[in-house]
Amino acid sequence: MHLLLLNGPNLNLLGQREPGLYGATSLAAIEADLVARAAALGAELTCFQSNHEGALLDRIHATQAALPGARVEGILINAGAYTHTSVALRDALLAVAIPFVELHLSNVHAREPFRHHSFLADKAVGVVSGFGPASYRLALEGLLAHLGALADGS
Ligand code: CA2
Repeated sequence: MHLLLLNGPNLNLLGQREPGLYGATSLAAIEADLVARAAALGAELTCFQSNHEGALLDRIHATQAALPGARVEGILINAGAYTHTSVALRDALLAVAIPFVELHLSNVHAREPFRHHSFLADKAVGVVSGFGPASYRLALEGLLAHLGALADGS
C-alpha cells in the first residue's frame, strides 16, 4: 500500500512562526511521525511539500507515471490556502481519481468566512480539521480504514 502526503504553501514554516495558531511541531517532525505510523500500519508513505500550485499539480500527475513506485492508492492533503482557492488542485485530484482525505491543523470553520469553503472537500473521502498535528494521524487512520473497507468490498 503506497500513500502520498501533500502539504501546500507556507506549511514548511510550521514550528518556526505562529506557534499559537499552528503549533510548535515542525513539518519534518510531522512527516517523520506519519511515515513511521504508516509503516506500522503496513503502508509506505511518501511526503511532498511545495509553496507552488503547479508543483503540487505535477506531483499529483506523477502518480500516473509508469515508473516503479509511482502509483499511490491514497492521498492525504493539507493544501493550505489553496484549499480555498484552487480549482486546478481539485481538477488534478479528480483527474487521477485517487481517494484523498483533506486535512487541516486548525479548525477552518472557526476562522474567517473565506476559509469555510473548500474546493476539495465535496470530493474527499473525508475532512479532518482542528486537531493540530493529530489531524495528520487521524487523516491517515481514516484513509487506511477507507481503503481497507474498499479492499474488503464492505
Ligand atoms: O489549518 C490548516 O492546516 C490550514 O490549511 C493552514 C493554512 C490556511 O491557509 C488554511 O486555511 C488552514 C495556512 C498554512 C500556513 O502555515 C503556516 C505555518 C507556520 C507559520 C505560518 C504559516
